[in-house]
Amino acid sequence: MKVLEAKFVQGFIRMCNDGWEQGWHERNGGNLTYRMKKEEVESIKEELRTDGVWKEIGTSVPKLAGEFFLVTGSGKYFRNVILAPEDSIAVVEIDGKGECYRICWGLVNGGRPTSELPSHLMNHEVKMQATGGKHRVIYHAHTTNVIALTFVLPLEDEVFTRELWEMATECPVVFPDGIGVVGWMVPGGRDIAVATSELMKKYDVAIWAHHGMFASGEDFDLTFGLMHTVEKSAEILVKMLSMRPDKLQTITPQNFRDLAVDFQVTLPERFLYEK
Ligand code: 2HA
Ligand code: ZN
Repeated sequence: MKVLEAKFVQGFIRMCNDGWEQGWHERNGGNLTYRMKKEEVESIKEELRTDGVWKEIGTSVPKLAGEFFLVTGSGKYFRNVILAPEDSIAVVEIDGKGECYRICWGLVNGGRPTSELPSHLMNHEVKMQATGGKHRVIYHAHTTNVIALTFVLPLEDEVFTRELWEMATECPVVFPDGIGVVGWMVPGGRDIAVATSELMKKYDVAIWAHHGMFASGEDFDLTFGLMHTVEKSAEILVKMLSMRPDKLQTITPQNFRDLAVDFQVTLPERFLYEK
């Protein structure tokens, strides 16, 4: 099968375009990676090159040895993915040690995988382990309202989780484990990758202060939906704070406990503190 005809590739392209349409991907902002299934690799084998040069990832991901990923390209624009996928995205293979990658398809006009490859791969490694292989998608987006909140809320997991849970009843059901927050760091390198992947052991979402968000999920729908839900909740919080700084009424800790019973989720008590 041709790479561009494969269902997972079409799903990847659609997700890039959905993110663009949300306004989360100005210029070359954001990146998306997908850990391919064995049968998906097999299905497009005829188009995969095996003469690519091995290049260093910039970190070590031994548990991802031999895995194939579909990734957005460094410096590429999400708005162009749907028009020229073979120029904007790539299939990469990880070597036997988890230290190098090579390009097997795509980026036909040159280029490298996303500048955030170290963070993506370290997150993939952590989430693959934590979910018994279920999670396959890591998504980074420059979500406007979440970024705005990182200037006015304390950069604490408990505060972001609780405030965003309160803004929409579905939130504690969609991200019951909560949200992690990383203070401002230089993007693109190993340090921010380590900090983010540490949070991903506990959470499916991590916020990068003054930059954006990372989300992890099983498939494109769940991962996009998670990003969308968190950002929508942040939008409500921004609107609420713009109208008045305090709440007249809200969802209470006891309301959350009741919800947890009916929806069969576990909501850690550390997020249900008294204010
Ligand atoms: O430009 O979003 O974090 C891609 C990015 C870097
Ligand atoms: Zn970014």
